[in-house]
Amino acid sequence: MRASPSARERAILLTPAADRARRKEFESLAASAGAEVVGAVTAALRRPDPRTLIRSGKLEELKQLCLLACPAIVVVDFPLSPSQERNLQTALDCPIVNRASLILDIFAMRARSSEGKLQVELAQLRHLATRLVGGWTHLERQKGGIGLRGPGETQLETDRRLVAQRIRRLEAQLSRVMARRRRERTRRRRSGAIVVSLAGYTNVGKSTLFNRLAGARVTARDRPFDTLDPTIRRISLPNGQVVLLSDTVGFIRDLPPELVAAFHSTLEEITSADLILHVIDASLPDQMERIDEVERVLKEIGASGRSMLRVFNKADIIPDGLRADDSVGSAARVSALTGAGVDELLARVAQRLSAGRLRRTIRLDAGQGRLRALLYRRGRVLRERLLPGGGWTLDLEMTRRAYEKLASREDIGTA
Ligand SMILES: Nc1nc2c(ncn2[C@@H]2O[C@H](COP(=O)(O)OP(=O)(O)OP(=O)(O)O)[C@@H](O)[C@H]2O)c(=O)[nH]1
Ligand SMILES: [Mg+2]
Repeated sequence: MRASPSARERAILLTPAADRARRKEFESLAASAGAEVVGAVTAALRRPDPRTLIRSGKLEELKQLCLLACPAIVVVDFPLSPSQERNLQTALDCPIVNRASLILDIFAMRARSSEGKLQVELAQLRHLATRLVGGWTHLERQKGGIGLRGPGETQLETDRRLVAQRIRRLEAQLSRVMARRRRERTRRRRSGAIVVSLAGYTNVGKSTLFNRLAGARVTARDRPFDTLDPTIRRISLPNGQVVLLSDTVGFIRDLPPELVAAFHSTLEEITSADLILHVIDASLPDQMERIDEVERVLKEIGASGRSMLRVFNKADIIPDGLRADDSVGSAARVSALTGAGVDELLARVAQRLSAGRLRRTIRLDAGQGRLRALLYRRGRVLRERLLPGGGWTLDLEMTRRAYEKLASREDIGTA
């Protein structure tokens, strides 16, 4: 169905002049989608042309470059209305791919699980639907290439009604998946499990850190959006507490809204966590901007009330220019690659989780072995002592609510 990513399409990039970090990131996005960048034009765009986005001088420059370099596509990192996209395409005689399509395209390449595929296809179709103002003509390309992978190529000849139908079907399928995930989460919560979620910009090292903390082997590669599906593992904190750690999809500047909406059930792994570890690539000069972007999206998806800890990763490669930065404050600095700082991070996680919780010592008699096992399974026991006549005293740590529930249901002697 999909063109092989190895069939590299020649691409010219049109990007904002001011922001170098953003330009580099866009280049790497284009390369990830399988483009061979054969030229680039930057524009300041203080007053965008309502018809063609860029003004006539820039348009001429871009036209000349297209004539010379014969790209298969022009990839644009500016917000483009559907009519601007169409007009630009006509003026350049070359298909235009916008930022959202590019990102959706990479997601389509990465999606592995059926849930991931469903979510990506839904996002693509919803995005496509918003661009279908003047009919399909502006999207007509012989084969689905960059920006048109997945449903694009198969749906091109069909009409809007079919797209709408397909969207409804996907929504129904996805709502079943979401309901299942919700049930799983409710079950976890009922069992008293504490969940810590990794979140952050793409490619900052979330999966590498996850693997280091959980001894897992999630793939971690130097490319955007390597992880789409959530993974959860049990980890032990230095105080003996057992918590669930989850790794999920990363964020990027201007994540298409259709994607955020479609990935709602995946993102709920983050919004429902007891603690969010916001992983940051501390080696990058534009980290503050990325932090703001991630925290904006976290807010948007409803995670703002959650307890959060910033984790500055890649400490092993922080350039000298950034090293003096002392703004880390209450956050943690680690290298997921070398393991430096990881013990301190775990200690800090334990400390954070225990804030707002209480410690109690209880006494169980020998016949309450099942309750004792349950408290262990839920990661509540900090310490225990065997009593001479049988039974135990247990030092517990839990939320006030959980403790009150336990005390009201079970016969626990307080020591
Ligand atoms: N030098 C250095 N590289 C790191 C560190 N942590 C991760 N990396 C590298 O950064 C790249 C991205 O790592 P991932 O763990 O896949 O990043 P991610 O945040 O999970 O990325 P997505 O799943 O794509 O959002 C890989 O090449 C890692 O080897 C670190 O502490 N130091
Ligand atoms: Mg990852």
